[in-house]
Order: sequence, then C-alpha cells, then structure tokens
Amino acid sequence: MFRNLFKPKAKPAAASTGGRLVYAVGDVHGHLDALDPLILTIAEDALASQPAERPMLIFVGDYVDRGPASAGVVERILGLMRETAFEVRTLKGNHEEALLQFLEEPSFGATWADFGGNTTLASYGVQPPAQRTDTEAWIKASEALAEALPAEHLEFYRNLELMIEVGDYAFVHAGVRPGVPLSRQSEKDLIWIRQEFLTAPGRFEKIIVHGHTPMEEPQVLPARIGIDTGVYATGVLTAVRLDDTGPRILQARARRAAAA
Ligand SMILES: [Mn+2]
Repeated sequence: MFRNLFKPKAKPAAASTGGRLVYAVGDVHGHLDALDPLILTIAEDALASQPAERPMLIFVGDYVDRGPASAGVVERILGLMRETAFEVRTLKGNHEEALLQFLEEPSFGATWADFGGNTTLASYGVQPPAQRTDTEAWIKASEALAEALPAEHLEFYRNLELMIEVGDYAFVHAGVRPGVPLSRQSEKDLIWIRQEFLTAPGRFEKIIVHGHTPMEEPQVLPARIGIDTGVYATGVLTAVRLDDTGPRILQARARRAAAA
C-alpha cells in the first residue's frame, strides 16, 4: 500500500529537437582548414544516422576575422546552402556586426582591426591601412571592401538570424540575458553577452546553444551548451549533434598550425 507513495521518480526525458537531427557549428573565424574536415565529419554522421527529415546545419556566427580565410568560409557556407543535403541556418555574430558597421562607418575600422578585421579585409583582397589612425586610408579601405564584396556575401551578412529555436533548444551567438523572455532579448545581448549569461544560476526557457566565449573544452551543461573552442588559438573547431537522444560533440582540427 505504501509502495505507491515511494514510487521511484520517472527518469527525466532527454531534451527534444522534435525528432529533428540538428548540428550546430561553433565560431569558425576564418578557419576554412578546420571547417572543411568538420563538415566532412558531420556529413558522414548524418549519412550514418539515416534521419527521417533533412538534417539542420546551424552556424552560431563569427565566420570572419582572426583566421586567414574569412571570405572562403562564407563562400563555403553559401555552397552548402546551394546544395540541399542540409537545411543551413546562419546566426549573426559580433564580428559580422563589425564588418557591417565598417561598411557604414569607415572610422570604425581602427577598432575593428583591433579584434581581427584586417585578416577579413585581406581575405577580400583589400589592403588594410598601414596606420590604424589614418582616417583617409580607412575610408578608402571601406570603399574597397564594398567594391570587393560579392553581392551574395553582402546579402549573407545582412540576412543573418539572431535566434533559432528547435524543440527544447534555442541557438544564439553569445547567449541570453537571464530573467528576460527569449522573445524579448535584445540584439546586443544575443551577440555580445558574456558573464551575466555564463554565470547565471538555474535554467533558461530553453537549453541555450551558443558560441562567442572561447573555452578549451566544449561545455555541455543542463542550461547551456557552449561550442566555441577558439579555433584560431587551439586549432580545434567544435560542433554539437542534437536529436531526441541528447547532445554529442563532434570536432575537427585545423590542417595548418593555428595562427599565433
Ligand atoms: Mn563572438
């Protein structure tokens, strides 16, 4: 009779993607040499998984800056969109915001250069100014970038998403502000937030899958999954595979040594 009172608690169900097979790729930062092998690993995994529906391939942003092949990374993602193996979805990172801001406001170039913008300019064949304070040179560089950017790339940067929700998961670039509903998060928080999000106690409305703050190891936690492993410093690019059985980490290493 008492047995009913002490029934063991049902094991909590694994978080769900609504039956969908989903892959999310961390911050690529111009490292096509790590993206290519990771895409291969994901494609093999997807083939072996025999999903009922076309798998989703989500990128969490920060395609450009720091690594040597920013333009090449965007070109590769556009290629994946043209193919139909995956439903490709792309989030906006703070580095893409910086690129767009530089096109509007050339004087921002000096700031952008401080966090890796010069490598993006170079990847589009634009010579970065020799002196970071040379206003005239930044105006010329901004005009040169506008000219060098293929229309498809500009459209790509302008149409990036801020949040993608799939089942029990929400994918964003940086994180979310604790205590604010997902539907009311600000763009600034979604692409820039760090400590207030990373140290927040408890859970959010959904499990947040994010990049932006590099960690040596991917972080698979009850409240969030961090997949930025700082490829430009570690040489390791990380993705997470999600379905109704839970998360699994997939990684690839850059072929060339990581830039210092
Ligand atoms: Mn970022």
